[in-house]
Amino acid sequence: MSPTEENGDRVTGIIPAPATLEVHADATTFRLTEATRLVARGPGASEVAETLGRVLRAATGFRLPVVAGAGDADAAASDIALLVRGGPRLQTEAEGYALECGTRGVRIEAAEAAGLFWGTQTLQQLLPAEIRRAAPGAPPPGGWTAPAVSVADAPRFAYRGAMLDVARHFFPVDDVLDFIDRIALLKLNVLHLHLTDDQGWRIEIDSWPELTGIGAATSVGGDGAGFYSKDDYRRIVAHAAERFVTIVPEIDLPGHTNAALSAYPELNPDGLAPAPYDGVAVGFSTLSASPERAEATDRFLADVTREVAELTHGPWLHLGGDEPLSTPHEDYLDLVRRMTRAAAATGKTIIGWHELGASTELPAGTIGQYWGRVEADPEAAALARSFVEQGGSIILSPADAAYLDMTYPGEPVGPTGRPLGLDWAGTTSLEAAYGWEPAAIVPGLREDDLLGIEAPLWTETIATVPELEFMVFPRLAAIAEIAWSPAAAPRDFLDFAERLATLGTHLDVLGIAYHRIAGVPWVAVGGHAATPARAIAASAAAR
Ligand code: TNX
Repeated sequence: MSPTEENGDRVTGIIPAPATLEVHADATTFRLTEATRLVARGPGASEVAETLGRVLRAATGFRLPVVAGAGDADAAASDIALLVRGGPRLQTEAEGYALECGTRGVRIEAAEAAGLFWGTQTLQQLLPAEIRRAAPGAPPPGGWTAPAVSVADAPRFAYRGAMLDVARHFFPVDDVLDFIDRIALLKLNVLHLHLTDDQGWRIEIDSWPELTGIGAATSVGGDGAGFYSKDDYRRIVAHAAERFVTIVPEIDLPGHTNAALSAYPELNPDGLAPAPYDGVAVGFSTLSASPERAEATDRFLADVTREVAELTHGPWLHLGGDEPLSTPHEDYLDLVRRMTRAAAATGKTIIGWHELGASTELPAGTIGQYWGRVEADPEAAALARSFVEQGGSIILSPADAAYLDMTYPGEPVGPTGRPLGLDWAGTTSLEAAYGWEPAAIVPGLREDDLLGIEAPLWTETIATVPELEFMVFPRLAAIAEIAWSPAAAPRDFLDFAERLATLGTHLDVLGIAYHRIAGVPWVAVGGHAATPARAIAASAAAR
């Protein structure tokens, strides 16, 4: 059955499209009321119930207590039952869930708390957009109802990510927390933070304090300083964990290191401190591979990877490795060997941009992030295959489809009137972001070789939250669907666009300054659509 079905006058627009969805057109809808309770059972269920409860309470003003219960027997028709049944499952099945919504209430069941949480995201999308309000007001005209549906769902890929470049422009903790909430509503489960680059070092490292003392002072265009203290970073990790999102920290090495070199010139091949950099060029900085600097370099690699690993709950550390344009190839291979060994010693699994595949000595399981094209890209594909040949897997971020910093066609004016985005990989329409098949990107790989999909947002041209939102939404919804929905599902753009229009009403209530791209039947929500202008004012006031 198509994921979009009419039920009464509400379209069931779930993004990403669930694996299976049945709409019971004749059945009674579910009604959330003053009497509704969240009935939780199983490991982690009450925490998921609390997270859901905070959203529902804020919008409705209802009490919505979380109570322990056995599920079916204890849950009334006005209740939402949240059950974790436990038991061993495959990784993707672990994130799966079943949802029943209708006359007998809502029942979401999952093997693990993560799946339960994704089920609660589906439920929120089934409710009226007003459920996203931060403060209670009058209920929507039809009440707090959700259509009668049965959903059985699980993700295609285990790794479903977005990346935020906080090095070119810094985004304070609260902006990152909001971004986590927004990617989680699309069932993305990874936020990759690009923490270091030529323009700034954004994570505190106790043993090398000038990395942020000196290295965090600028950003592109001289737009200001910023870094995360360790406590800031712990807040980000904790907020993400509550939403079943893993933070992947990236320390970009051995290139993209001007900020580090300006703080510690002993790491620079010429031993001199370069000036801080606020331009947008790439490939001009490198760590030194020289034996006379080896002691400092190896101490730096060991200390930084150790301290970052200590802050990291997830299994992955990203070491960059991209665009080593001023590192001689032999030096690059030497530095990759040393930095991957330092990182592997922390016990984490390494991720690197596909250039890292030039090394044949990668630690076991090292993951490559492909940023070649959807169109045939033999060189990038060969580097990507090298990770698989060495026992690792691949994350796909094709630059001509999944790069959220590529401009939209037609050069639309962004919410702040500034030109936004780059176009070195072309302009990227919503159709292009939606219209690619992961299995067809790197010839020779099997489905099992693909760990997942990630959509990066590089921020050379993006300095504020409304600008970020304009570039990210709605294209991230397309990427999320590719990452989650079954390979066999037909990718029907018109169907997607209709569901996106429904999601748009939710984004409106959240005050997200998304791009109301042509070709989507966007609808207005009565009376309360938070205008991008308001979001811009709020963001400007915060800066
Ligand atoms: C390439 S993609 C880069 C980044 C830039 C980006 C801009 C990759 C691994 N490196 O340094 O920010 O293009 O789109």
